[in-house]
Formats: sequence, C-alpha cells, structure tokens
Amino acid sequence: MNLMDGKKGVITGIANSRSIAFGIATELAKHGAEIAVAYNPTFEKSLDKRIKPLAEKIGSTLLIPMDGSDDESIQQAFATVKKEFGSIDFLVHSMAYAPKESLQGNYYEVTRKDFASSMDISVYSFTAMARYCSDILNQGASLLTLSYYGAEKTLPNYNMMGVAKAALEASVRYLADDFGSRGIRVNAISAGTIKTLAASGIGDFSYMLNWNEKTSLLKRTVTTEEVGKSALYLLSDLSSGVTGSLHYVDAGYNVQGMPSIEVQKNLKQE
Ligand code: 0WE
Repeated sequence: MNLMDGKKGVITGIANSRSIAFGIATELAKHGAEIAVAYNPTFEKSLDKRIKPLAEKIGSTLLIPMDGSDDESIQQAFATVKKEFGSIDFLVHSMAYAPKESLQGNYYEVTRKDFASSMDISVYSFTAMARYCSDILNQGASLLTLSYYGAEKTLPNYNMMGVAKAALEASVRYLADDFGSRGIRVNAISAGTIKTLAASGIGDFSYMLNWNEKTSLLKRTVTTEEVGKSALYLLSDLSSGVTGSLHYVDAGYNVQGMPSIEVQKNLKQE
C-alpha cells in the first residue's frame, strides 16, 4: 500500500524542474498521489514548453492557473479543483516574491509598497489558499508551506523575505490552530539553501551555497528530492500527530552555534 494512495491534492510553485515544488510533487506522485498543478499565470508562456511536460512526469492532467496575489484567481482555481476532484487531502504552498530592491542593501530602506506586495504574495497567499480550499478539505488533510532560516536569524540580503518568512511561520501556527478541530494539519519545511529559479540572479548566492557546504553538520547542501521526502512524511499519515511545526531539511545547519574549527583554519589559509 502506497503512502499517498487515494489522496488527491494541489501543488503550487512549480516553475521548472529545479523547483522545490517539483521535488515534492515527484515524491508524492511516486507514492500514489493524484496531483493538480496550480501554475502562476505569469508563466503562461512557458506552460506548453515547461510546465506541461513536468505535469506529465508526475502523471498530472489537471493544470490550473492560480495567481497567489489575486483572491478571485485562487477562488476560481479551487472551484475547478472541486469540480474535478470533489475534495482534497493536501495542499503545497511553494511561492514567494519580494521586489529585487528589497533583497539588497539596508532592510530599513524597503518601501511601504514593496513591503506590502512581498507580504501579500509570500505570506497572505497561503492564508488565502487555506481560506478558499477550506470547504473542500477532507478530514485528516495536510497543508504545507516552505520557509527558510532567514525567518529566524539575519542572513546577508535576505532582508524583506526574512520578515515575510517570519510572518509565514506564524501563519502556520494560527492556521494549525484554526483547522486542528477538523483533524486538518498545517506545517512548514525550512529548507536549506538550494539553487532554484527563485535564487538565480541573486548576487553572492554561490557564496551562500559554498558556506552551507562547508559549515552544515552534514557538510553538504540539500536537494529538492530530500525536501520532497520530508514533505511526503508531512503530507501523509506518517505524521498524523504533527501540526503547527517547522521541520528543518537543512543538513543540520540551524542547530549550530559556531562552524567547525577546520572551516576557520581553511578560511585563514585562503
Ligand atoms: O526564499 C527564497 C527566495 C525568495 C525570493 C527570491 C527572489 C529573487 C528575485 C523572493 N523574491 C525574489 N525576487 C526577485 O526579484 N530563498 C530562500 C532563496 C534565496 O533568496 C535570497 C537568498 C536566498 C538563499 C535573496 C537574498 C539573499 C539570499
């Protein structure tokens, strides 16, 4: 018996094959899940070329446009899901956006407009999705979002996204409270640094990857497949007693107070 047999759900945030959402979708499909792919209509142009082949790989025939910053679009998307699936057992929220200027320089120079739009797309979108899929969630359903260590500690340039992820993690706890009485669970994965489309074009990103390789407890970065395997746990019955939690898939980076002496010796030599 497969872990996800008979379970149906929606995955957002697949932009290409390197997306964390695609790593999660692949793992869920492997274990028998039936998946609706909710794609960002901004990527409409790459729908046929990029997204459809990926949907095919995970055996999904249901592709639905969903703009995370637009209530009507989210509502419409879940209406389609209701028509096709009836009800759902899981939801994966894997989207974030902050304007480029808010991910560099001083955090305090962020504009009110950029702050609002970042919180809207990166935080409210998850709450809005929970809101509009509430009536089609089965008892025992599981909701999942993606966070990052920058929510808890400052990291170079993560700035506005750090503040947004902190709010997203707080949302997880309040949503878990809301849905708990229905046996519906809400959790987040704090993924380590991974080279995805969302990370491309960020200056110094390769330094961050390198730092994680050198200093994480496992002395390497993590893969989208590894995030997928942990997502499988959180979205399946294996984690039936887990809700409101932040689950780290970061090669142990977050537990460390100081990197190993070896790292410092090597840095001295360079
Ligand atoms: O959460 C993220 C990425 C989120 C993100 C990335 C971008 C880049 C392009 C949100 N909005 C934008 N807007 C853009 O214009 N990560 C965990 C990856 C990431 O993003 C960073 C990082 C890391 C790591 C941004 C600055 C510094 C480090």
